[in-house]
Amino acid sequence: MFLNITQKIIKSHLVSGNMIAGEEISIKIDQTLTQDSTGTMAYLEFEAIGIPRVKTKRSVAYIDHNTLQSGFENADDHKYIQTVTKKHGIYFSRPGNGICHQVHLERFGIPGQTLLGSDSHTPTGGGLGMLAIGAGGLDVAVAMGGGAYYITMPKVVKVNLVGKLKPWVAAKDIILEVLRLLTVKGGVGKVIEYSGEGVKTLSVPERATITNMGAELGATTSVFPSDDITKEFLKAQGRESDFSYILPDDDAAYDEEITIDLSKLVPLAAKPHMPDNVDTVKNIGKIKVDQVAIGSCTNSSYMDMMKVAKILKGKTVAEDVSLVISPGSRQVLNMLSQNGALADMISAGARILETACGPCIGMGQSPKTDAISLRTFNRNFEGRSGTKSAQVYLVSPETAALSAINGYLSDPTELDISNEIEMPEKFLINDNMVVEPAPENNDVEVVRGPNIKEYPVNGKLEMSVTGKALIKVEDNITTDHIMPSNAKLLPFRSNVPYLSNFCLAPCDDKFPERAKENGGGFIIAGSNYGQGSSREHAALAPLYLGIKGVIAKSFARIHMANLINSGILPMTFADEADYDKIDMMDTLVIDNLLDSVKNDNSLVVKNVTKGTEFKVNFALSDRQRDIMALGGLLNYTKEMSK
Ligand code: MIC
Ligand code: SF4
Repeated sequence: MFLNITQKIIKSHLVSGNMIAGEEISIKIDQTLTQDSTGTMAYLEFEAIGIPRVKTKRSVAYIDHNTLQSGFENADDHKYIQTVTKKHGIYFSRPGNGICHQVHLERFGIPGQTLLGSDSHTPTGGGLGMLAIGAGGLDVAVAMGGGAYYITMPKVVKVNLVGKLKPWVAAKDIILEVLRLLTVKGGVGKVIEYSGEGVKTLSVPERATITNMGAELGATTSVFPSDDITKEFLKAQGRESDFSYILPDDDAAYDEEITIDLSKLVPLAAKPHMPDNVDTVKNIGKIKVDQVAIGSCTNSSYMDMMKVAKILKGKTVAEDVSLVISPGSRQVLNMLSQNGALADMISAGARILETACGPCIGMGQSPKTDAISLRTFNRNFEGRSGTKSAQVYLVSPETAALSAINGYLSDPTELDISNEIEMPEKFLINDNMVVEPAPENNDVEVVRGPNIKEYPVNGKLEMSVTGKALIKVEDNITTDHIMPSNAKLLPFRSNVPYLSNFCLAPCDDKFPERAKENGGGFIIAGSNYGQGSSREHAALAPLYLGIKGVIAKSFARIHMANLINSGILPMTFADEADYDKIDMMDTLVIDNLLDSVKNDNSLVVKNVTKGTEFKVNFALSDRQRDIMALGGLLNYTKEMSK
């Protein structure tokens, strides 16, 4: 049997199931990562499971999302994470050390291993040849406890890269092209595996830019081979011993294949408000720009920053533009400061931010009303910047830097300077901001400040439920709609009761109140409901508001898993036309919920208001049936360990 990379890594980690696309399998997890905004939940859940010491090969907790500390809340969260990780065997990357995915790539990722992270951009690790998957915090907590991770065996799409990029065309343009071709729904149930001669022309951080933004395809993950270029990268990180070749067999089979000729690509941009709304920079034209933000886990590697510095050198940021730059890690920032590139950025007028997520998650730098903002990030959902009327375009660092100088969207292929940057033979290695865990059987005290609240746990599934259709939303609703994240809300990630007051507010700000008044009910949605972040708060806040089920045309992978983990049934319309037949505040009744969840794949929902009924489907494995019946994964995990 000839295997592709995805199948090889799955095979060597398979715990249960058959490797047949569409069937449930479970795999052993070697490494985990968390970040602060999902980490508090993940560690509260880990504590609730009650296992004293992590059982993974390496687990790392990062602080990168909320570093503004505009009140005591974040500092409380950080202290909780720092102490709970020390106690239970998890490495702690202190604030200032960098963005989780960038630091993990540099310092911890190992080719051929599995990585589960409580952040949807965990697939960044695929740039190193890892099978790196984003999940909800509870799944990560279970994996830290040694439990297997359950997924649907994915289909594997081969993206055959041929040729070489033209000067100033970037890895970002490759993934934007893939998004243009496949769309934000195109990766669901699939792993995107990169292959072909063109792979050899891309450095590890460039590959990581591509696998990072594979999250926007809805893919399970994306992966590159681990080859001689990977070996060089790990050597330069002082980690050659972590290297091994991970290559597909010569005759490996794939479920689908697309070819991209790198030499034909031109600079691209994702227009507002979806990452797949892609056009060429040339076609969009020289629109005036108000803000340029360079950074994020997609585009803040050393090479990205060096290209930006090269374009900025000796120039001044255009008068009407605010340029902010956040290097991805302390390693990157330190190297830029030592080789003079940081000075070039500062001289040009760039505002240098901390090595953290920053503006990408709306933590500061919200642009002005109606602003045009160019960002090197991975998401441009409406309102994510903190300014609802802002028009965010996603571009490469090269396009961003030149546009900041010119004051309008500019095509960097018009630059007449060389784009050559040398990959350093040795990166600056200093892990002094990574705190090692305490030895086993320690007496570390876990510090729980007042910001750390209990999280909601569902009760057992009821036999029948009645509730109103409390809200009806369109296609492609993101987790940023369901549980918005911004500088005002991020401090409350450990406080679900407070957060629930803002649940689905970008769609309808009366929803939380209505849900409370009616004692809960149902959410009605279009297709790809819950795309984007891995935040379980998008399931926990509805749970807190009494949501009993979500009926949608289709779901995004991580959010659907988070709903099941919270004991909320994700149902899909058997006939999508039924979506149009429900109105908000119709009363819906499901008579045999528990029996159906235990035994069937569908059930009938009565619309009492309209005197009609319609069929919905749900695809649950036997394990998920048990999880649902018990009211969620936490109850299930406790029950299983009795
Ligand atoms: C994001 O990019 O939306 C985040 C913030 O990193 C999230 C995690 C979160 O909501 O905390 C993600 O992508 O999973
Ligand atoms: Fe942080 Fe943005 Fe990356 Fe999410 S997408 S991990 S917020 S940098």
